[in-house]
Amino acid sequence: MSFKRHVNNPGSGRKLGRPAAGMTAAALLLLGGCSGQGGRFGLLEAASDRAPFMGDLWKGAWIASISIGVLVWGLIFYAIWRYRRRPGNIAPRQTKYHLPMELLYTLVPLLIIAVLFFYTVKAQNRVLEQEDKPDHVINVVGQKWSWTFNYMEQDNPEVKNVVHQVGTMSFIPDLVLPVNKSVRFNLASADVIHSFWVPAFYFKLDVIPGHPNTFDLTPTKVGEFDGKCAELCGTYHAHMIFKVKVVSEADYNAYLKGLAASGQTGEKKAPVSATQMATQPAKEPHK
Ligand SMILES: [Cu+2]
Repeated sequence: MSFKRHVNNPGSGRKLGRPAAGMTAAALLLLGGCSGQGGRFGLLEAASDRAPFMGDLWKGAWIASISIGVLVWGLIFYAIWRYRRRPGNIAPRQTKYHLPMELLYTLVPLLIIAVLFFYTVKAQNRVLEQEDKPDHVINVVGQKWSWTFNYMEQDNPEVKNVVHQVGTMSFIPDLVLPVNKSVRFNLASADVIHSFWVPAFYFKLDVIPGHPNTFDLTPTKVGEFDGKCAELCGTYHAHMIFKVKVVSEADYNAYLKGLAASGQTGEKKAPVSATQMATQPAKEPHK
């Protein structure tokens, strides 16, 4: 008897310990994930002047959600513990039509939504603010299933041309941008709804046929970033991945002069026809 108890007890103890250990591991992972990225709650390192507004909204929303979550879970667990079934217990007093309580749980969620709405509109207005005169203008065409970039540099004394790079199914051009210069993006679609998204810029805007969309931003970090189509647009939607290369203004001008020298001048507007796509040399296949 005593031998049996000795063998069984450690086993049952381990079983009880597992859920607690799992929860602790999950909490540590969550905290590790947050602190590992400098408290950005999963966001990439910011690379545009619009990122702080969106980043602050994201962080604020997380902090508000976690605080409310902890309060609600706390109250739930308190109620479970405080009113747990005990031998000889009778049911606690039941409350109906408690007006102050009903007002509380109607007004508090409304207040939470109002606060989130206020900060969302505030961030959105800052993100969509337009420059009086952007340094550069790029007309972007989204098409099934690639991107075409038109660099409107006719007034740039270095380039003196509108320069384009047309995307095809087998070639998606890189988007080259000058660092610390404001850029206006005019988005047009050749067919269906796409969405222009550069995660490191914390910016995404739909590309809608017949409805030009526009936004301004200034890339603030030299480097290579990923760009994607964020709207399911058909069979090869997943192929619409492009590279964003943020370079110095001198490199930007040199790159565009190179495109102009190879004859890629003039604007390729939506819809980009199959012939236009076919005449483009596929220089560097997209990796
Ligand atoms: Cu798309």
